[in-house]
This record gives sequence, C-alpha cells and structure tokens, in this order.
Amino acid sequence: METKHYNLTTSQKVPLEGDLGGWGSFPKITAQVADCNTICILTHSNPDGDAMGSSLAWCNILLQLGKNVRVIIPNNCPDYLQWLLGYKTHTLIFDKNKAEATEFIGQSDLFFCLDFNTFSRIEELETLVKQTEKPLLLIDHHPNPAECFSVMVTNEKSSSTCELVYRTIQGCGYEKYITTEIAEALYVGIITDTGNFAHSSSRPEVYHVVADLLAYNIHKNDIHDQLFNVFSFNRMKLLGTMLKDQFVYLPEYHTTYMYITKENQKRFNFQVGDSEGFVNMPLAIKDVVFCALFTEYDNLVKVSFRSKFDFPANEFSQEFFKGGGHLNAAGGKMYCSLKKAISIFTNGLPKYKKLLDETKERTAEL
Ligand SMILES: [Mn+2]
Repeated sequence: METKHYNLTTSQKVPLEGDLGGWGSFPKITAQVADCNTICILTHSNPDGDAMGSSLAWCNILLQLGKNVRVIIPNNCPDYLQWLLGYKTHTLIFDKNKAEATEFIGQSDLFFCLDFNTFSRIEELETLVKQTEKPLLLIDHHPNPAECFSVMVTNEKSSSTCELVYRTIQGCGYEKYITTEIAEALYVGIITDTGNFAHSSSRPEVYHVVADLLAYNIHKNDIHDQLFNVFSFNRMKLLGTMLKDQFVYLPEYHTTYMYITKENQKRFNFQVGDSEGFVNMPLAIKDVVFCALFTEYDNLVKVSFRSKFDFPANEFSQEFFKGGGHLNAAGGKMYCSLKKAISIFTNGLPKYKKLLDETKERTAEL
C-alpha cells in the first residue's frame, strides 16, 4: 500500500463530552495494541457505511503498526461499500466463510467491537465471541453499552463510529498513519450515518472532523456518487410498488408503516441494501412523526423505525419488538408472520398516542 502522510494544522483535540471513556481510554488502547499481534475487528450484521468505514479505517491503521488484522462481518455489506480499502483483502464474511473466521477469532489476542454495543447485533458470532477470554474493546456511538468491555470509547452524541475512530486515531497518536483511503473510509461513515448531514450532526465537532478529513484530499464528489447513485432499476420499481399498495397512513397517530413481502423480494430480485433509505421517506410528510418499515423473511420479520424530535423510536422498539437503537432510528425483529408483526405495531400505538400527539404539536410550533 502506498502511504501518503499529511501534516494537519486544523485538528483540535476536542474532549468527548458525556462519554464513558474519553481521552483516558486512549493510552490503554495504545498499550494493549502494542502488546499484541493478532487483532480482530467486529462489526454488526447488515453492515452499513459506518460499520464498514469505521472497521476498515481502523484495520488499515493497525496494519501499518505491523499487526495481523481482519475485519469479521456477520454477513456481507452492499456492493456500494465494497470499494473501501481492505474490503477485498482483510475482510472475512462469517456466513460465507465460517471456518476461516472461526480460526481467526481463536487466534486473536484482542477484539475491537465497532458500531455496535450489544452482542445480539452480531448474530451467530455472539456465541464465539462470548467464549473468548481475550479483551474486548469498544468504539461505538450507541447508547447503553453492554458491561463486558475492558476499554470503551463511546459517546451517543457522536454522529457516527467513524467520528469516534478518528478521535481514537488522534488520541492514540496514530494520525501519521492516516492515508487518503483511510480518510475516505471515515468520511463514508459520517455521511451515511448523518444522512448527508441531515441529522445527528448538530455538534460543531462533526465538522471539525470532516474538515480534517478533507485535508487528506479525499475524493468527496466521487464518494457521494459511489454511495448514493448506485441503485438498480428493480429497486426503484420495488419502491413504486410499495408506495402504491403497501404504504399505510394512520393520521390519528401521525404515523405511517410500509412493508416489503417475500413475494416483492422475489419479483424485484431484492439485494442487500435495496431497501436502504425507504424507511426515512415518510418523515418527509409534514404531519408524520413516526414510521415503520417491515421486511418479511422466512419465519421472521425485521422492523425499522424512524421518528422526529423526541419521540423515542428505540423505546417503542424495545417494548414491542425486543429491539433498540437510537432515539430517532431504531430496529427490532419478531419471529412471526408479517400480519402479526404489523398488528403488534398498530396495537402498540394507542399506548404512545399522547407522546405522538405532543411530538406532532412540536412540529406545528416550528
Ligand atoms: Mn453507526
């Protein structure tokens, strides 16, 4: 790998407000990394831009320190993330290559968990990782981390795990290893997790980090094109079908839901990532403050929730779908039929009616 180094002058070490680890975690990370040889980076299933960007950026930093590193993902990421540096060479996809991934986990001296903080997010890998007695370190921006991590860099106010990985690189003194490709991976996580700075990006710190990343001559416009203009014709047709026939508005709850059936998936040759962005669309409706997207699988329904303002999508998800996530973006799953999952959702709404009304009031105030 050709390495270009840059001297940054704009970068500031901004304390991680409200964090659980803060700058005190970084010397511990440096010491543990120095002391080991083989490092496993884990991220959540259905890895998104932040999961892949943060894991591969961190992987490429550790590789330059001479470590033996792999990123293990529970299942594959969408095509539009596969150009990231290290995807082809240093990523093991667990559900495609269990033997090699299991062997690597067995050899690893240290584990970094990135962009998730509860083990249900890594699906089948959970059992394997729970067996290890090696240290588990966390870099993540979700609330309420599990208690098993020996070192944590976590701040739920951060835009993305990529933002925290950048702070970790700074804090550990690894800045000299940042290359254009690493900066690009970090940028990918920030723009995907903030919806192009539409949400989760009100803190000035996000823009300090982005300003720093731009100084590495990243190909900003090309990255946007790679990420956002890559959908298939089938995906657009699926969206059309869903909006026309499978999209329901419940005005008394200021809520919508939509669903993708197994039949839809077959008909439109559904690929991982095809439903990306669908769940956010109803929030563009003036009076909608909460929405859900159901996706039907064999014996299983996955649900994504989005909300506006203070409506706690994560609490709703936890209460009815054993899920969790962020205040405005959460998910869960149910081993039941699509019909049953939708009825659990609609039956849950009356309990939240007051909160939904109050949230709707707030939209009127603005
Ligand atoms: Mn994230």
